[in-house]
Amino acid sequence: MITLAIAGKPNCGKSTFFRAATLAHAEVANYPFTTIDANHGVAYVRTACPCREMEVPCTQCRDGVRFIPIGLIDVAGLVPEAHKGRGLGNQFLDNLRQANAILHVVDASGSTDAEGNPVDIGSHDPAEDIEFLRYEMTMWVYGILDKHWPKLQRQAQQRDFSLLLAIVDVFAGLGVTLEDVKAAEASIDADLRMAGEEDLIRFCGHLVNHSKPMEIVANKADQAPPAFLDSLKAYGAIFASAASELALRMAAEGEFIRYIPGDAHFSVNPDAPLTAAQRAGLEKVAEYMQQLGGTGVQQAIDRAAFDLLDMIVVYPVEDEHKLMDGQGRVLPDAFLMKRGSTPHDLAYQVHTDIGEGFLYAIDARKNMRIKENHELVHGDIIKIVSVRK
Ligand SMILES: Nc1nc2c(ncn2[C@@H]2O[C@H](COP(=O)(O)OP(=O)(O)O)[C@@H](O)[C@H]2O)c(=O)[nH]1
Ligand SMILES: [Mg+2]
Repeated sequence: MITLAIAGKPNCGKSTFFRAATLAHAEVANYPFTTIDANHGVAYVRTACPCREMEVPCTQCRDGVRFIPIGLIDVAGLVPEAHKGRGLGNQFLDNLRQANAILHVVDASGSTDAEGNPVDIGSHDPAEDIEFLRYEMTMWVYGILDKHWPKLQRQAQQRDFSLLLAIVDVFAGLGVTLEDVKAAEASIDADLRMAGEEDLIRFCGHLVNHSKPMEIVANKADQAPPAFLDSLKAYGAIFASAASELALRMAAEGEFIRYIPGDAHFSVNPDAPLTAAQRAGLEKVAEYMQQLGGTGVQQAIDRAAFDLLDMIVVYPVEDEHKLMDGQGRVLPDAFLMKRGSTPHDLAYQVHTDIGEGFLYAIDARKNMRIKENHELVHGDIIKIVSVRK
């Protein structure tokens, strides 16, 4: 399962985003509401279920909208100089180990200063907060590399010793791969063996970029000055209102409204016993959503999975005609897989035994046999034929 970490300075809305994204009522997803602990939960990526176009009776989605679970971590608030152990710096950095990508939440309303203390709306430029997280992560990684550097260099002078592999080893716990290290080395345009402090810091910056891709979430967009939103947009930020999403999911849970996370609209149930204040609150949310096409929370998660991490969704089935599993469930599973994955990879994801006994696969849409090295595409429905069950 992929995991996203929600990071940022205090009071930008991380916990609100986390609560909203992990609040999935039974109607929305066929998974029990799962909290692993206070800061680890299950959120969902939204995609169009293929049942509609395939015209099969599916019970795994709602109105053709399919949700696939991912892990979400609400990371402790980070303050400048965290890499020196300020604030909850080390706890923060430890949380990042487990994440495939980072949602960097910034307060687009400018109502928190650089340290996360509340200030008047519009008085702190959120663009200033974007670089700091990257910097803290870079310096943290550098701190670790620097500690190991003399030993690594000594070892690198021996023959047949790969400095790059040794670096992978140092950061194994962070999920850094040899590919990440190679890409980072290529980016600095300097021989790592001869690198000085400045080069090493640059190297660490690239290492962070490659191993922990980051998306900027411009939160509190509901009360953000337009100028701030404009400048955040230049950083590719996605606008969001976590507070609005939380209100909608709670209202939907109470059956006051009809809303599927990620929808651009919601509708109020005619007989919902809402107070005038609640109605007014929902109207404000509706206005904001109309401007931005939704609250942005689901969109931020989807973008992280599909764009940042380049995943696709694939549906394994046992019966390629009825699109069912052995128990007669239609389109029972939806797997997030890295783009470029093959039927053989899918077989392994279903079960190690199935992967080991893999013979061939059938593309259920085309009713065609496909090879084990065929590249799967988003929305594929695949039957695996394996000597093992
Ligand atoms: N207007 C507005 N306020 C928000 C939004 N998200 C969070 N807040 C408020 O910002 C404050 C800090 O939120 P919290 O989630 O605890 O921030 P954290 O410290 O980053 O976890 C709370 O008062 C929230 O209600 C939002 O999208 N819009
Ligand atoms: Mg919090």
